[in-house]
Amino acid sequence: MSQYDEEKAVSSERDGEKPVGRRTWLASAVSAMGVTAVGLIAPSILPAVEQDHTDPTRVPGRIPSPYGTRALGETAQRLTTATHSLTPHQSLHGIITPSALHFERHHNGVPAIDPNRHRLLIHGLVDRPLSLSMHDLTRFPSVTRTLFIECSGNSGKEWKGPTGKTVQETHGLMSTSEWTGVPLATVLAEANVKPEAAWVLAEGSDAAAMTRSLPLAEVLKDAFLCYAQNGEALRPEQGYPLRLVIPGWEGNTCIKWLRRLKLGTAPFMTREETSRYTDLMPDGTARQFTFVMEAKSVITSPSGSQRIEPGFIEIRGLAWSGRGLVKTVEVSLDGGRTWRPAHIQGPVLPQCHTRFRFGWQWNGEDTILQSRCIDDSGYVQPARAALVAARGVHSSYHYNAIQSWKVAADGEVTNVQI
Ligand SMILES: Nc1nc2c(c(=O)[nH]1)N[C@H]1C(S)=C(S)[C@@H](COP(=O)(O)O)O[C@H]1N2
Ligand SMILES: [Mo]
Repeated sequence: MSQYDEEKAVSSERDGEKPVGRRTWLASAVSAMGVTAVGLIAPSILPAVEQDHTDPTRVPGRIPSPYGTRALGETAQRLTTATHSLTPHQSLHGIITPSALHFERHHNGVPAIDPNRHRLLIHGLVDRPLSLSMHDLTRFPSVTRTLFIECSGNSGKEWKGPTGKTVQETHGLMSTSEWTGVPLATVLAEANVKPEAAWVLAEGSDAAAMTRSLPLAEVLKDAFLCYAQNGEALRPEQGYPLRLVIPGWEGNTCIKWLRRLKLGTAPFMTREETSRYTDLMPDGTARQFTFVMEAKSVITSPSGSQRIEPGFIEIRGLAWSGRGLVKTVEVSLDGGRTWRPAHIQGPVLPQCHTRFRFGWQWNGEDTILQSRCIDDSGYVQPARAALVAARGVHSSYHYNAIQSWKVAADGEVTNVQI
């Protein structure tokens, strides 16, 4: 039985009857009204498929449901491992990632947290330590922003060569949601932070107890304690009931299942900022506290493992910058020799995915497709050679080189590095 057949079996079971054909319905309606069928289509000219279950006009539709599901047959899904899952950007439209397809990165699984018992402790260099319930937090004046979250390990395997087969594999560790919460500055003002405090430690209540130190002046600008995603409570995978969101910063700093903020004078030097989340440079030194996700873009369609046909192709993709706004996106069809501006779809929001489009007539010849993002700070997304010249190839994080997709004469699209 296909999914469709199963659904129909369920719906006719529910109705306890064979579906009512249009002919039966018309006949009974006409006789009930006691009128002749003037103006109605004569039954004799209706199609003679009395029991056609594939014709949705011949069977009553499904009744409303308390919580929706997507259409049967829609199959876009995250690609999962034990530690992360990847967003299928090749299948998505616009800029919002459906919550059910938001990428996940968990260092020790998704905890089950009772929101009624959850507390956020604020302590250290404060005059008034606080233990706040979710009720307390949702009473503060709120803020809503549409923002990307990108794991700094997004595209990380590409340091070693063209590894991901699809855009889901190369760029799936990023997603965009509309997030709602309370500004960190508002909550910290309640605790009355001492003047000597310069860093804040954020800790999650998962089995990894993920912990990061954040420079206070920076996060006071626009970080917020987030409890809602795309109009409803956060998904468990995204940190329910409370997570930190820091616009434009590496995903790791957006501590999920947030339970503790400690104010101090210096970074706390946790594992996640000493051994992990540092960038090994060619001279053997390691960059530390590289928070901002630099400008980047990728063509999501056509992309790796897709096959195209000659004729009109709308090149579609996403661009973003942790520094601010996407100013320009350019597309190259000749391996980066020449660049032409893509059409940018509004709204263009700071630290948010921005959708771009570029109309293209493919003549069936080998082509390299690339996009590059220029942000409003003037930063230009680097070619791979330039990125590697500056950073070497021993980093795991912050890979933001231009992505190249090769279209072969047979229409097959593959990941290449040029
Ligand atoms: N408590 C906690 N917070 C966490 C993590 C975690 O494992 N535990 N993973 C971090 C990492 S590495 C990333 S990239 C983002 C991922 O957010 P998402 O799963 O909502 O996409 O959450 C961050 N916050
Ligand atoms: Mo991450």
